[in-house]
Amino acid sequence: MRTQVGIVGAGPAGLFLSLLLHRAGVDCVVLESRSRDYVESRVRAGVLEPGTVDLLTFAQVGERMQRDALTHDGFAIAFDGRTFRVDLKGLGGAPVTVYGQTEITQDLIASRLKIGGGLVFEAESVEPRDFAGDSPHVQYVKDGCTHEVACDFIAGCDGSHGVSRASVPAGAIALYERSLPFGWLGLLSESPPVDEELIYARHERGFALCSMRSPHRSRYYVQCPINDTLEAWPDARFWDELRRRIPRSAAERLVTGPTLEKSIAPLRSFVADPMRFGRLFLAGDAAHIVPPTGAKGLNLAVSDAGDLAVALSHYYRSKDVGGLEAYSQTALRRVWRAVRFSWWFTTLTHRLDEDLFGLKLQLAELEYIAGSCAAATALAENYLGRVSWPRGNVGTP
Ligand code: RFL
Ligand code: PHB
Repeated sequence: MRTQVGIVGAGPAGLFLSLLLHRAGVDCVVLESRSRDYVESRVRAGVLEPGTVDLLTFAQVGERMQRDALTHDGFAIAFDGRTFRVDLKGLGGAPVTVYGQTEITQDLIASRLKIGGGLVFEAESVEPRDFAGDSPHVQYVKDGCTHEVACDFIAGCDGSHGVSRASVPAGAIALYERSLPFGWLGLLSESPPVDEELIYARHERGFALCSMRSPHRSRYYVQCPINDTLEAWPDARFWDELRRRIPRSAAERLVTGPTLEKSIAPLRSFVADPMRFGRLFLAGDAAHIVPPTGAKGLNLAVSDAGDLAVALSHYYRSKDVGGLEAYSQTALRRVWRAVRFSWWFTTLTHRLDEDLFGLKLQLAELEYIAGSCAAATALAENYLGRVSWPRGNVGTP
């Protein structure tokens, strides 16, 4: 089989890239190692930046999102017995959209299947090959038969444990990484959310987050030691721990319900630089991971796919490789901005095993944000992914 772009991975990055390329008249095939059912039921992100909503709408996958998504003008931060609200709309000029990654993935798959492009689930032993030269191809096994997709370019959109980045010769891509010694235990519950907006709670027992997927479905997280197992967290312990960490008024309102999903996610920051080797381009979690606190991972994946689609379609229109040459540098600038914010927001709100001095600094910084319009604006614009540059500022990109 021959195509123009071979895409490895049918997560948000790979699927979204395939739709944008289709709109630009570029042919592509998506190879996914898991089943459609598995990919469509994975519970992950929930908060979309305005730019992500615009991109999804542009790609004509926004119909259900426009109808069912929740719009949040702000969120709350609780610490030390107090709660303050970050007014995203007032300070940053826009709301965020609360819509599950599960739903986005379903919408993207439905669009991809509707337009009829190649999308192969349960592709085993996927191997990107010969991308250092001019004739790359991707090999895979399906139903016991080996297939080969010859292409001009390969897009590695296969997440942090995928095969694409691992296929690049050792040392050709630098890896920058920092891990945290704790994770997030997440629980999706068939019960109404505890509040209309999200609550990020910093508590001496550890961080907690109250989020949601719909007026009837809540998503909660508590910080836990990285080596904890799900067996150690029966539902009753989870609800008990959550109640202790969130503001008392919220704890009193909390309604529990049947658990639909429960999982533990590690927290780490990781960046691959450059996001390209020869004719292989990396996008999304294959190139970078951020702790989920800043709600940036999915947004970065969608933006990478947008940038890569622009560069590839420009190449096919004009045979000019300028956009492809610039892809990594352009994306990494945006990525590092999100890495910085996610790290900062995580270390601001989580229990770190630091000395009392570190704890006091954390509280002082929260107090500063609660009382300073400038500090709260900085938080709002980073959360929204809309950093504004004063006109004429030296170094403006
Ligand atoms: P994905 O979603 O991991 O998709 C990669 C796909 O590649 C497939 N694959 C392979 N296919 C073929 N051959 C191979 N060898 C393959 N190896 C893997 C996989 O099966 C999969 O289908 O990466 P992508 O597309 O880059 O998307 C990234 C996002 O999924 C991720 O960044 C977000 O979920 C992160 N995230 C959040 N991001 C946000 O923007 N807002 C949030 O509110 C938010 N909350 C979260 C999160 C991530 C979390 N976890 C679980 C780490 C909350 C949590 C708890
Ligand atoms: C989620 O709803 O899954 C969620 C919301 C906000 C975050 C991270 C995850 O910062």
